[in-house]
Amino acid sequence: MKIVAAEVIVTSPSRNFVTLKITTEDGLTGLGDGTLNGRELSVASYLTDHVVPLLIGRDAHRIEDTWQYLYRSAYWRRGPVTMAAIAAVDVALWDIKAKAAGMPLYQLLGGASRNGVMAYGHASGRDLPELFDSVRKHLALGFKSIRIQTSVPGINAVYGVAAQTEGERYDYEPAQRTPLPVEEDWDTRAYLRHLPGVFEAVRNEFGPELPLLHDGHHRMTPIQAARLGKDLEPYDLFWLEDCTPAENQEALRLVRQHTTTPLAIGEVFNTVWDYQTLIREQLIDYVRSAVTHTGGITAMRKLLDFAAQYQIKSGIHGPTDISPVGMAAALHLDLAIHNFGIQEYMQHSPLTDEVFRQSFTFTGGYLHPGEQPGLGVELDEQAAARFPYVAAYLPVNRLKDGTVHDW
Ligand code: EZ4
Ligand code: CO
Repeated sequence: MKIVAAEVIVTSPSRNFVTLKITTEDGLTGLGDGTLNGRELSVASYLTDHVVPLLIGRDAHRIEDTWQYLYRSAYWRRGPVTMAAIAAVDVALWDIKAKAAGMPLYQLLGGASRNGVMAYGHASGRDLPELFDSVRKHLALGFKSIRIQTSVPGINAVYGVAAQTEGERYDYEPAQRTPLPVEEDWDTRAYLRHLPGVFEAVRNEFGPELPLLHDGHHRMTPIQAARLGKDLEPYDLFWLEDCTPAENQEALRLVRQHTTTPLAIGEVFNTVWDYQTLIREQLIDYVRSAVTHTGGITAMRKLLDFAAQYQIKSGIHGPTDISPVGMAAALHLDLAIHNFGIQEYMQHSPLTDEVFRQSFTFTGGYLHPGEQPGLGVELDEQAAARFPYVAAYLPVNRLKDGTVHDW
C-alpha cells in the first residue's frame, strides 16, 4: 500500500496545531500530530522540507521500518523537533493501518485492558474560594481526579492559574499571541511556604478520597523538591509532577530518598533514553511523555513496556497543545496497555473541536477513544484554512532580581 501524498497542515483554531496527512494509493488517509507549542513552524519545515520527500512511494504498512528509517537516517539523534516529526508520521501510519483493518487503533495494540481511561482535569484559583469553585466545576463535569494549582502571595503570575474564571478558561496555558514572550515572576521560598496550606484546605473541604495532583513545572532544586514532597505527604497526592528540571536524572535519587509522595516526570522528554536512570532505578512513578513529542505510538509503546517492568505507570501528557489527533493516539494507547495510570485532559476549545472532529467520549470521568476505524479523528480542511498560523510564545520566568528561571 504505497504512500502517494503527504501534506503538512498548520492551523490555529484558538491555538496553533501542526497536522500531517498521509494518503495511500488506494485513497486511505491517516492523520498525525506534530504540534510543538511555541516552535510549531520548525516541525512543519522538518516535515515538509526533509521528511515528506522520503515518504512518497514507501509502503504505508511498514511502520517500524519507517520509524527506524527516519530516526537513523537523520544521523542526528533525538530532540523535540525531530521526535515530533517522527511521531506525526508514525501516528498517521497507525491511523491508516487501523482503517485498513477496519478496527479502532486500540484493537491493533492488543485490545482494551479496561472499560475507560481515568482523566484528570485542571482546577486553579487565585485564592481558596476561587480554587474551590474551580474544583466544584470539575466535579460537576464528572472528573474523578483533579490537579490543583494556585497563586502564591507576592508572586504576580504563576503557571497553571487561570487569570479569569469564565470564558477562555485556559488562558494561563496556551502560548500567548504576543510579539515577545510574556514575563512571569517567581520565588521558590514563598511557594514552598504557601502550597502545603492550600492542600490542607482542599482536603478539609473535599475529603480524603478525591485523587489530587500538582505540577511543580521544573522550578525546584532537588533539596527543595524533597522538602515539598515531605510537606505534602499528609495530603496523599496522586502525584507531584516535574518537581525538578529532570535532565539531571540522578538528582531524583535525592528527592526519592526523602519522600513517599509519588513522582511524575517527562512531558518535555522525547525518547526512552531521557528516562533510562529514572526508570531503571525506580526514581519515578509515572511517565509523562506525550505521544506527539516522543516518537509516536511505536516509541511510546516501547517506553511504557520498559516502565512496566519496574511497576511504573503511564500519565500521558494531555494539555491543549496536544491536538485532538495526538489526544486520540494517547487514548488508544491508554486503553490497550496494562500499566495505565491516568490521562491528563484539559478539553479543547469549541473552535478546535470544529476543525478536528473527534469520536472520543468523556463520561463519568472516563475517556474512551470510540469505535471508529483508525484514530477516530477527522480534519475539516476547509475549516482549518479559516485559521492561519499566529505567532505565539510560551512565557519566560524571572526571579525577583531578574534572573531567568525555569518556567
Ligand atoms: O505547560 O504543555 O502538565 N501540563 C503542563 C502543560 C505545559 C504545556 C507547555 O506547552 O505542564 O500545561
Ligand atoms: Co506539566
